Amino acid sequence: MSGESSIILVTGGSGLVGQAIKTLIEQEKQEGKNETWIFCGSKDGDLRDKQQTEALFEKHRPTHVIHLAAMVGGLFHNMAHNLDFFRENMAINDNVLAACHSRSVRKVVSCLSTCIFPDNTTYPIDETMVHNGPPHSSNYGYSYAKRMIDVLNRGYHEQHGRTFTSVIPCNVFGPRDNYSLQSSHVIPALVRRMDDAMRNGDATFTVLGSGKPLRQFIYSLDLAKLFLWVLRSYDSVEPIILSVDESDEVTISAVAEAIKEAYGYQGTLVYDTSKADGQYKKTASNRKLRSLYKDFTFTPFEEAIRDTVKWFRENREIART
Ligand code: NAP
Ligand code: GFB
Repeated sequence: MSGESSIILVTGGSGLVGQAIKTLIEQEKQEGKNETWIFCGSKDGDLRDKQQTEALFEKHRPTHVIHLAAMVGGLFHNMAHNLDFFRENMAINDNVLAACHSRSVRKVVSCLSTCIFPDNTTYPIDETMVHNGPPHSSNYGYSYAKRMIDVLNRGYHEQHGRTFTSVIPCNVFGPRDNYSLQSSHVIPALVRRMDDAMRNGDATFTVLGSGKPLRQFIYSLDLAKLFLWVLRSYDSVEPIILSVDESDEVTISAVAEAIKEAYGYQGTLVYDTSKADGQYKKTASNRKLRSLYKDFTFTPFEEAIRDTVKWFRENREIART
């Protein structure tokens, strides 16, 4: 970003990823940087509503936008609400990008997900494969809405020369996640439920599904660093995958064991195979990232899990449960 002053609006700034970026910005010495950062949640404006979106942009007049706001949830929430995920995210994305265009925002970085790629695919998945076939049936609503961000970015670039780009994170976890029983992703769900089990002295702990599916997980504070790098140094409209290495892929069982270890839980893990597994794998390549940001180091998974469990145990009363 050039030396002139910048106003960076982070939509979805009250969420897991937004709060990680906020933590990083507060740690960075802002001296000498002409940057004003604004982190918004739905209380600052419901971005499904065009007028409220316009009002938010009129109020803040951003020069740059990190667009995170979305209806977000884990496997089971997606399976039960595919229509809502599609309609809400389509509305949010069209309103935000239209406002960015009408206000000549210099750069927008939006957020896709590795779960939106075609389910029937070759591995590892890379950035060229976003539209190569239908997504997994469990989250087609969210997936198609997210893919339309890429379509909008190309359109705004071709017709209006806009620098609207997107990143494609793998599964994200960390402090200040969504720990609700209804809509959470696997790691916050297990973290919250194991805290319950510890408090109740439960002899067994149920992991949903078989535990066999494979996932790549990125710590939210690592993703935040990559978001700042994309904002300041990546200017292609083409999406870029922000994921740990393929070799860092873990089973859901390994995730549950790591959380058990972090809590020191002495009970037995049992698997409820009557519950869905979702996608078996969505192994993504971070080769493009590694070619552009050569020396990036990810926080080791077990360390990030320990930090996440520690945060939740110390902050449960303020966590989104
Ligand atoms: P999150 O914790 O659920 O936060 C979602 C954010 O969006 C919150 O700030 C929320 O505001 C805001 N929001 C939701 N609906 C809104 C609306 N109608 N108007 C205005 N704001 C609204 O989600 P997250 O995990 O940080 O996700 C951030 C981005 O990363 C999303 O685009 C998501 O698709 C993407 N992503 C997440 C993961 C993951 O594993 N978590 C993986 C890949 C990509 P309130 O707090 O006020 O509700
Ligand atoms: O994070 P998650 O809900 O979503 O992980 P996905 C689901 C996997 O974890 C399945 C197992 O294999 C579940 O059987 N699992 C075990 C649990 N226990 C639990 C639990 O208590 N809660 C949950 N939620 N899962 C999502 C997409 O896929 O990935 C979203 O549906 C989003 O759209 C997200 O993009 C990043 O990783 O399967």
